[in-house]
Amino acid sequence: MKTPLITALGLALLSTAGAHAGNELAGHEMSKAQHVGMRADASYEIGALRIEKPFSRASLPNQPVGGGFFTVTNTGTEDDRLVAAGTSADLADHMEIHEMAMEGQVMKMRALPDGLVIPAGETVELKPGGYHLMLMGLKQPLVMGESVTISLTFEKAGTIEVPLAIGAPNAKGAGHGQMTHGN
Ligand SMILES: [Cu+2]
Repeated sequence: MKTPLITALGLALLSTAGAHAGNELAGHEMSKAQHVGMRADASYEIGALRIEKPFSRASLPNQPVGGGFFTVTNTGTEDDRLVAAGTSADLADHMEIHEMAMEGQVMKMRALPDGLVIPAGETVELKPGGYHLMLMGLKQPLVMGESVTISLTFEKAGTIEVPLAIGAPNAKGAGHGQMTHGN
């Protein structure tokens, strides 16, 4: 089944609040997202994988790179692996899969040449400050409120295209595209 299945998870969004209990902002952000009726509930399925809330952040002038973030759940019994990501040549030169890691006292990002394992039965979150996708050689600005399409290739599940909803430059999750932050 390679066809992306797009489901509206309006009610399920409420239940995911529990899964994010470790994130003190989750409840606050979700209520805001629901308030403005955003795409925070976007969900895409391929094989045993469920990809939720893919988003990016608006770029600042002359910003050379952009981020890509989402949550992926492996509902299957075999590990899978995100091995590549891509987008159109007029948006970015190429995409990489990155992690943040301490090098001495400094937090740095680095590419994961072997990709990112999505263990069976587990959820992996790509988020600011953690694992993320990087649009390298950005050729046009990422505009808040718009979206860009990227492809994700998994070793077992295959390739799926998903839109990244572009939020504010400091967005911590999907659904912030039309919000103004006071901080
Ligand atoms: Cu990066």
